Amino acid sequence: MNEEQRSILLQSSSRFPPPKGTKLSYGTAGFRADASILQSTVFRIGILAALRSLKTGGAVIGLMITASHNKVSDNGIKVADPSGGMLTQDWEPFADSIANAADPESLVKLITEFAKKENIRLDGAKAAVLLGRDTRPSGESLVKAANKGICSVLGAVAIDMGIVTTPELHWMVRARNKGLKATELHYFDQLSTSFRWLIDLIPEKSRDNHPIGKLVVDCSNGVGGEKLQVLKEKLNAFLHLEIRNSGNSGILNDGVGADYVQKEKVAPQGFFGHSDVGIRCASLDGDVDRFVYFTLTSNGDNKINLVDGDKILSLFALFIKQQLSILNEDVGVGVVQTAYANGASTKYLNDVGLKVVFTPTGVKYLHGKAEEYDIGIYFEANGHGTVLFSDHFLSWLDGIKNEPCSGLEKQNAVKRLQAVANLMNQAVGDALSGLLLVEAILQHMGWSVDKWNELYHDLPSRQLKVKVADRSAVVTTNAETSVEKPPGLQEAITALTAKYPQGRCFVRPSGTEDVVRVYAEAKTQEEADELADSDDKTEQNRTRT
Ligand code: G16
Repeated sequence: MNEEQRSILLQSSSRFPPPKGTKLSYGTAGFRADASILQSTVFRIGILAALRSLKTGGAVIGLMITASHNKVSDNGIKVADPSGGMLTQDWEPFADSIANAADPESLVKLITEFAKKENIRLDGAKAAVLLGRDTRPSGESLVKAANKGICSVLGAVAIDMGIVTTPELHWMVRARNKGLKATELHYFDQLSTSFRWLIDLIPEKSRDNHPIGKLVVDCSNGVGGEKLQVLKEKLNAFLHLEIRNSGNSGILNDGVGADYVQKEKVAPQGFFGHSDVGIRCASLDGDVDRFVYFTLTSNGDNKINLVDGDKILSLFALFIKQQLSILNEDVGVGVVQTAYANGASTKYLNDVGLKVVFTPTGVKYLHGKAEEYDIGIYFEANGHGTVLFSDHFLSWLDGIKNEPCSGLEKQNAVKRLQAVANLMNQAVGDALSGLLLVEAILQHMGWSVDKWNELYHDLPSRQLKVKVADRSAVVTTNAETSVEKPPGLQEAITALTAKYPQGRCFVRPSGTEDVVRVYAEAKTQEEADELADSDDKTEQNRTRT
């Protein structure tokens, strides 16, 4: 590192001292904490992003300022690699170490050593980082901090995309690095055009039968409200959308949003028993990378029939399988789930002949696994996921599309698969593209949301958050289904679970909130609740939140 670079880094980092007495760690999807202590972390990750760009020959990197489903006073940072996917896991330890460097001198020392190890020359070569943020009030000043970090690396530039959804930013990074047009306008064009292809390809017989009526979407009082409005205007003739909790009033993620609806299994604020009963509803999360569907039950309260990520995955898998069976070709389809997947969903997927594999929680794990297949479909039960198509498979599809002997039915199946590949975000889970695919498939199948929900019946389950003294004391293995530390905890869970027919239970430290998560499944709801809430699952003091 030359003197000029060293002195810029020393000077700029002295303006962003790290918070005292707090150790930050790169979690499930980057750093998250109370926004008031994040200035220095975001500044430093700005430097990391510029280094990552240099390391990848000047490719564009993405930095998204968001804490997604967390409360509005939190914020965080997600990093997109040149492919549009999450930051390579090899760099997470470096992110951890620079986030916690005590002073400018130690920070610059860490950067110098890392640059040397990674063979990154800090000599003013071009580097570029796209910046985005959600609607949190703290976002603007954190973007400035990130900008300062990026610009502290000689030759690096920051391009501020303003308020965007997380998947939009990941999509832009991927598109730019492929040399494609990558503005917000292009993003919405791609989504709406491919949705319309799918609608145009609906067979005549389903057209008379398609589920009519509106889709009401809870936008979590976040960035989704403004962005879904764009799609609503573009797709007015094909989709009747009603937008609620758009963020004009109401607090982000407070009694609203996909995380709340999926975990609590209740309707979000703004959805009322009698008037909304039976209507097809969906809920987006705070940065629009997750979504779930639901209908209100007829009880006149806020109870819902939840259609979660597992069922979204099943619907997508079924549709894709249907198209592949028309093509009558052996295509490698893989389905990726986590331990949170309801046991009934995995059984259903196995029963329809799909290969299911498991990874730990976090799109960074699921995405990587799904990339191993011709078509990889991944979803977490919380509604985070997408469908990936390999380049090899897409070229094959392109090749057979115009084969004269293939017949109309085959040609249409090819076109549908191509439209799905175009619609579904290939960089990361995207609630907007996912929502459009659900709507297109329901219309194609002529299914109501209830019919979709009947694909299989979920085993009763319960999720809890438990506050413990130190969540890092819980260490898991086997895709988070088993506890390694503290000693004795797994034995206690196993003994408890054995008391419940069809019981299944695991605990894991959250990587986005300061809690340990507990998941339990059993034959009845009462038993699942009891198993999740039994006292001796953690040895530390706990409070249910
Ligand atoms: C992030 C990750 C998801 C993960 C979720 C919860 O979502 O991208 O893959 O399921 O956190 O993680 P944890 O249980 O470790 O807190 P988001 O939408 O919050 O960015």
